[in-house]
Amino acid sequence: MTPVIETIETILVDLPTIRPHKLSMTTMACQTMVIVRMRHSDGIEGLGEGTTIGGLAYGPESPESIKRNIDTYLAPILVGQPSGNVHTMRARLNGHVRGNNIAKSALETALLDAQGKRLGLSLAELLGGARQTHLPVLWTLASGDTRKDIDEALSRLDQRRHCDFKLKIGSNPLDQDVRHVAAIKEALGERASVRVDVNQAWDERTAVRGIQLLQEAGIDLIEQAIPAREHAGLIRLANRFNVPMLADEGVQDARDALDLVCGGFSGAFALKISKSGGIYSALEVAHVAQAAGIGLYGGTMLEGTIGTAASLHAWATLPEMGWGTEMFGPLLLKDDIVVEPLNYHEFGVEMPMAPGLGITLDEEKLAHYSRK
Ligand code: MUC
Ligand code: MG
Repeated sequence: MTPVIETIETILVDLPTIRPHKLSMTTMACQTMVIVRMRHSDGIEGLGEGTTIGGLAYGPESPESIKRNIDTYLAPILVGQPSGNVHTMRARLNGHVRGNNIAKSALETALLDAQGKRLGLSLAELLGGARQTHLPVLWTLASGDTRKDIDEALSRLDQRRHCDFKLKIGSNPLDQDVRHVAAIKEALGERASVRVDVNQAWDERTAVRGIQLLQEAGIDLIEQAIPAREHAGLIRLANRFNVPMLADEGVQDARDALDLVCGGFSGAFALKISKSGGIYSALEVAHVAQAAGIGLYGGTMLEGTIGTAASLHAWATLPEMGWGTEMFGPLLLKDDIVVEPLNYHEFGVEMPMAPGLGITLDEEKLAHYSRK
């Protein structure tokens, strides 16, 4: 008999960060993730994670809305349905629910995890196979203090943990941000690639001034300098400067990717399973990028280990990503809710190999960090 989806449980988990993480729109001291436990009639449990940044500061879904919307609207669409056909379940969700991409991504991950466990295949194998299992991982410097950021970068270089660094800017006056970035680049020199993420904080005029100065300071990549919807502006910036632009919030799905490509964008796309609504939609963005000669970058919504593992399985199926990945979410958290944490070494991370995501929950830790 075909197994069916029996229950879908959502759990809010609050994990403190190792230090304040300062972005243009919020400063995080804690990360909240929505963990999905999807139980099937053959006894298999699929895990998923829906995570965003700073409550509602980053985007239209909050952890609480993700949980409530899954419980009230999305789970009832799936419960009782056959377990094994992920595409049919995605179509059901997309047919009944607009938006809510992070919630959809968490459910899709849980379906894929269950299917992988059922068939004895890792998620990457389920997607056709991994082309690489050790992926490069960047670190984000966002303590808000230049000296602390330099020390943090130097120690991570010495540990061979990370050699690419992304600086979060946009919350301070432009000249202050540029001084901060230039000081870090100067301290790290050729030992590291230094990039910035403005998280939409500038208007186009400010961006033109800022990018000129950052280019002169030797910065390698400029992420989402202007608001997400300003595709035409991002294309103008890409054509104006030698330093490449990375589209993040502005490239949510394949439609955005196509608009940017057709408009003449060059540079790179940040892929994120959360913003796209799951692995398959994120891979669609990657495929548009590949067809257009646009670079690939494996992005994070600062997920914990479950969401990070899901992304790793997806990125592993792609050819080497030109700009690497930022799958460091678990390293920003003081603790974990899984039995075996991800293995970070040699400037990267190993994709877990066991069936499904390859992740087992630590029930005690999960209970400890679950919101009461
Ligand atoms: C983003 O916009 O890229 C990724 C790393 C980080 O610190 O924040 C995120 C989100
Ligand atoms: Mg970004």
